Amino acid sequence: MTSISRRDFVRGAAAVPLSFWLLKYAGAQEPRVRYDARSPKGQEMLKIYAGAVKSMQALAATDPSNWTFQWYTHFVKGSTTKSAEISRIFGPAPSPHKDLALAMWNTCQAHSGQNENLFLPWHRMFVLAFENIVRAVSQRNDFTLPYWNYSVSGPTHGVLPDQFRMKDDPVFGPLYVAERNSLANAGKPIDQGQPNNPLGLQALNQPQYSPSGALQGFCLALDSGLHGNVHVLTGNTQNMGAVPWAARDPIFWLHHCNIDRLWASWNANGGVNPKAPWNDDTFVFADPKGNRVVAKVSDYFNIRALGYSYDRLEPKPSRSPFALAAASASSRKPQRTARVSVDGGVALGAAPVRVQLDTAGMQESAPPLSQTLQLAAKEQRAFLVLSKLEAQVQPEVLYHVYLELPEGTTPEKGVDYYVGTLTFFDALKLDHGDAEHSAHTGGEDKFYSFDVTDLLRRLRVSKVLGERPSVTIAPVGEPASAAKAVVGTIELQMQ
Ligand SMILES: [Cu+2]
Repeated sequence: MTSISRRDFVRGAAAVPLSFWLLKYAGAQEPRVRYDARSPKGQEMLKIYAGAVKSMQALAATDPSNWTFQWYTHFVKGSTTKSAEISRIFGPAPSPHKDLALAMWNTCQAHSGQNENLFLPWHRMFVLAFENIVRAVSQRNDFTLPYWNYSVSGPTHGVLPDQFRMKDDPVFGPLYVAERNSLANAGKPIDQGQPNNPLGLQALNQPQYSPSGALQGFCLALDSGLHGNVHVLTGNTQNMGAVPWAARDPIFWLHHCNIDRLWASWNANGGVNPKAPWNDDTFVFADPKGNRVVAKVSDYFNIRALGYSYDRLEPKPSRSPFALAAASASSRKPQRTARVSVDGGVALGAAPVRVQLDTAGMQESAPPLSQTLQLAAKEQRAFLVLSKLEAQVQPEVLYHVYLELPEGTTPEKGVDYYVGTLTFFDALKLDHGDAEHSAHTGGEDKFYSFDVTDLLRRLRVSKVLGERPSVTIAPVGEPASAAKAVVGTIELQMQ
């Protein structure tokens, strides 16, 4: 292993058991390949996986390899709390595995206000530690976790792999979960009936990792876009659709394996992981023997060094105007140009909501919108930025955002006015149970940002762009009535 100096190794050895280093690095010559779940190798792996899920569910609840112990590492189920579950499972006496549960549970990043940059590395650590456990439980050292490629075009686009829908099957039954949306468990594309393409790979266009002004950056764009869309479209709020239940479903791990593959793809296409203080953040996981493993973020930036690879990475998307312009925009500061002024934010319900962007109350000298757009420097891009999303419960639907959608146009017909897609997957406030686990802060608030430069240009040419353009937010399907979803701010920014 070349990237770890002996000194690091010795220093790390105090906290990290040797067995984990060997598991992690011994295979570094020949990376273990993770396969598409639909490939012949992937299907072989699913057989091993199904057996391991069953075995893990049958382990003692105090065992770190137990299914629920692993699920709770992401987040404890929403019907109770971490401390209640720890007392129920471990009782009052101290034990090493109780300490592990205290250190591990509710540590998912960054679904509830922590540093958003940690979303990708934390889930990579989580999936890798889990994969090691499956290998040990199944006694199949050749096991690798397959990935679910929902974005692929063709007949399997958005379709849950068959093995996850075979309720009474003697082999694959353990992969079935009832609490999914009906399309998922019926073997239909989870995005059926959705306008636009909520399973697209647009995030790969982001030139940099972290947010910069109105640009989301790769990590946030992938998290709040494709990643959240798949959660909401796959499961209900007792399952993939809500953070505290999500890792209960065996498909969770294949979803995050794919998200990990997209990160590896972005890196392979030239995307650079930043050097930042959060590179030194550490998180606790368990090895297959139930030993404590301390994982440091910067050790998880390179999959080759971690000893694995994928059978296929995604190529760089064709050079979109966004990708080209965004690279230069990232060095500029955003200019707020217009906004929606609604006290308390824009409340969403079962019907589409239409509001207007206005320059009123912006800077004293702010020119009318049409002038701003005309005067904008050639290389500037316009972004519709939506932030401060909140909901009481996850609405269980996606919301699509439009500019100047003509009154009476159904959103399905609104493709010419389409801006982007929102979810409220992590808009709920979660209590991680103690200060330490809420402590990985340092990020900014999450936000959505969509490049609307070309859309505005088209609307202007076809003379439908008003001085106070309308923004329409429309749910696809019936949102949960208790959701009370709110978009706190909507702004048009030039950058
Ligand atoms: Cu997730």
